[in-house]
Amino acid sequence: LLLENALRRAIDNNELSLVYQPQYSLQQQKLIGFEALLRWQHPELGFVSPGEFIPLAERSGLVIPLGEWVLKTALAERAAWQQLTSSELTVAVNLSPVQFRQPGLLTLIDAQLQAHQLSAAALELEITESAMVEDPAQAASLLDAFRHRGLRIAVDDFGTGYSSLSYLKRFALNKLKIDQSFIRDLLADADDRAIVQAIISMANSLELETIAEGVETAEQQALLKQLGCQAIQGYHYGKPMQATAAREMISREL
Ligand code: G
Ligand code: G
Ligand code: MN
Ligand code: NA
Repeated sequence: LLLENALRRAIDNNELSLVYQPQYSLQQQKLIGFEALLRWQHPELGFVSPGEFIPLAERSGLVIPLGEWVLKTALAERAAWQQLTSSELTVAVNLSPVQFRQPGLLTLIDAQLQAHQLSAAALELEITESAMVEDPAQAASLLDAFRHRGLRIAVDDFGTGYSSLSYLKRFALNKLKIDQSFIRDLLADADDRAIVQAIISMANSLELETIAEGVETAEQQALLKQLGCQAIQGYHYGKPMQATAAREMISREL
C-alpha cells in the first residue's frame, strides 16, 4: 500500500520518465524507431523497476493514468523527432492488457495524435498475447479499429504466452517481437534457433514483420539477418537511453 500511494503521486511529483531503446532494420540497415520504456525514480525508494510497479499499477487501476502519461510523453517526443529527420520513425509504446480493455483508449490516442499533428503510422502499440485471449471478440474489433486508423500493432514477448496461434490469423497485427528468451542462446542452442527460424518463416507467410529483442552481440545480429529477421532491438545496437541521447542518435544516424 505504501508503494501504491507513492506511485499514485509519482506523476504529479515528476518522478516518472521515459527512456528510449533504438530499433534497427537489418534490411534497410538503418535506425527505424525507438521503444519507449517507463522509469520511476522515487526520492527515498530510489529506482523502482517496471517489473515491480507495473503489476501493482495494473492491480490498482493506476496503470490507466500512468499509461495516459506514457502515451502523451512518447508522442510529444515523437513530434520533436519530426524536426530532426524526414525519416518515418516509429515510437513504440507498451500497452497493459488493462489499458487495452479501457473504453476510452482509442479516443485518447486519436486526440494525442491530433494534438501533435502526427500520422497514426508514427505510433506502434505493443500488446501481449494475454491482452487478446481474455475477450477475443472485443480484442478483434479494437484491433480492427486500430488498423483502420493506420496504427501499427506489435505482439510483445512473442512465443512466451499461452494463446493459440490462430489469433495471428484472426487479429489485425503488423509485427511479432521475438522474445529475448529465444535470442539469448541463439548461437549455442539448436532448439532456440529452430524456434526463431519457425517464427520468422511463419511471420513471412502471414505477412507479419519480425523484430528480435535482447540482441546483445554481433554474432546474434548476423545470424538473425541470415534467418531473414527484419529488425533487431537490444544492447548490441543500443541500450534504453534518455530522450536527449535518442535525439542525438537520430541526428547522427539519419
Ligand atoms: O525496460 P524494462 O526491461 O525494465 O521493462 C520491464 C517490463 O516493463 C517490460 O515487460 C516492459 O514491457 C514493461 N514496461 C516498460 N514500460 C512500460 C510502459 O510504459 N507500460 C507498460 N504497460 N509496460 C511497460
Ligand atoms: O517486455 P518488453 O520487451 O517490453 O521489455 C523490454 C525489456 O528488455 C526492457 O526492460 C529492456 O530494458 C530489456 N532489454 C532491452 N534490450 C536488452 C538486451 O539486449 N538484453 C537484456 N538482457 N535486456 C534487454
Ligand atoms: Mn515491449
Ligand atoms: Na518483449
